[in-house]
Amino acid sequence: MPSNAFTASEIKARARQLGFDLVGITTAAPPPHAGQFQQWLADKFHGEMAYLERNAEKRIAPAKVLADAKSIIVVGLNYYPGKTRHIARYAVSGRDYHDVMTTKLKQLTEFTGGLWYVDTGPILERDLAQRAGIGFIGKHTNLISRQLGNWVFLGAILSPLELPADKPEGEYCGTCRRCMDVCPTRAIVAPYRLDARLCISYLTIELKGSIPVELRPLIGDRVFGCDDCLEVCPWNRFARLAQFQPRELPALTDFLSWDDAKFKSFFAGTPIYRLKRRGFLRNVCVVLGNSGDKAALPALQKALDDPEPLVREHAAWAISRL
Ligand code: B12
Ligand code: SF4
Repeated sequence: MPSNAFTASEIKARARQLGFDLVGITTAAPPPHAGQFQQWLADKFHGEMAYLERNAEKRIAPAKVLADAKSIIVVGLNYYPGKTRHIARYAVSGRDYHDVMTTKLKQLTEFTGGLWYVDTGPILERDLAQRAGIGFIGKHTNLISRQLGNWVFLGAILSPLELPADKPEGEYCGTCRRCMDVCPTRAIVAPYRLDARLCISYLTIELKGSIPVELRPLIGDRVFGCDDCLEVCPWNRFARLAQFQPRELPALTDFLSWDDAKFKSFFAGTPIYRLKRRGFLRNVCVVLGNSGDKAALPALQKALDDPEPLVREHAAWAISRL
C-alpha cells in the first residue's frame, strides 16, 4: 500500500506521464465474460496452453489473486510499428514488450499499491480493459481503442485502493466481420471465439512440437505470430506510429546456419528468445517451404543434419514441398 493514498486522477496523470497511452479503472469484481472463458477452456480451444487451465479459478476472480483488491487499473501502450514482414508487429522491435511495460507498471504501482501484471498473471486483461473503458473487444477477441485501433499492449494493476470506476466501453463491430473472413485458418470460429489450436500465432509461438502438416501451408510467410485479423480491422484508421521500430533481419536461409549462441545473442531481450532456436528454425523451415523459392533448397538440405529432430523434420517437409 502506498504511504499516502493517491486519487484516481493523480494515478491517471502518473500513468500518462510514464508513457501509457490509455488508462482506465474498474472494480475487482469478476470479469464480465468469465463464463465464456470457462466455455472456451471446456471446448479445449486453449490447446497446449495448460497454464490457462491451471489458474482458471483465479482468472475469473481477481479477489483470489489479491484478497484485498478493490480496484483494477488497466493501461494500454500503443506499439504500432508500421508494416512488417515475417514477424508479427508486437515482436519486431529489439525489445520485449514485457520489459517495457514492466518498468512503467512498477513505477505506477508506487502510486496504487498492489500487484501488476502484463500477461504474467492470471488476469483476463481484455475483459477488464473493456470494463475499465479503455477499448472494446472486437470479434477477433482483441481490445480495440477508438483512439488508437487494436495495436495496444495491455497491463493491469490489482490495487487495494477504493477508486471510482470508469464507464465500460460499448461494442463497435456492428455488422463487420472482416477479421473472421480473412483468417487463413478460420480460427475465429464465431464472433469473440478464437480456437487457439488453429491460430497461426499459437502454432508459431506457443506450440512446442511439430506443427500439424495440414496447417503448414496456411502459415504462409509468417515466422513468428500473425497479424492478419488485426490488420484488416477498420478501426486501425486511427492507428498512430509508436516508438517501437522494426529492426533489420537477415535472409531467412541465414538463420538455418545459426547455432544456439548466435540465436540467443541476436534475440536476447525480445519475445522471440522464448521460442528458442529449435522453435524458430522450425517456423523458418515452414515459411521457406511455402515460399516457392528453390534457392532455399541448399540451406534446407543442410538443415537435414541439424542437431534438433524438430528442425530436421520441418526441413524435410519444406524440401518436399519445394
Ligand atoms: C493466451 C493468449 C493468447 C493465445 C490465445 C488468444 C485468445 N484469443 O484467447 C494466442 C497464442 C492465440 C494469442 C495470440 C495473440 N495474442 Co495473446 N494473449 C494471451 C493471454 C496470455 C491470455 C488470453 C486469454 O485469457 N484467452 C482466453 C480467451 C477466452 O479470453 P480472451 O481472449 O480475453 O477473450 C475474451 C473475449 O473474447 C470475451 N468475450 C467472449 N464472448 C464475448 C462476447 C462479447 C459480445 C464481448 C464483447 C466479449 C466476449 O470474453 C473472453 C474472456 O475474457 C493474454 C494476456 C492476458 N493475461 O489476458 C495475451 C494477449 C491477449 N495477447 C495479445 C496479443 C498482442 C496477441 C497477438 C496479437 C499476437 C500476434 N500478433 O501474434 C495474437 C492475437 C490473436 C487473437 N486474435 O487473439 C495482447 C492483446 C492486446 C489487445 N489489444 O487485445 C494480450 C492482452 C497481451 C498483452 N498483455 O498485451 N494470445
Ligand atoms: S475487423 Fe470488424 S469485426 Fe473484426 S474486430 Fe474489427 S470491427 Fe470488429
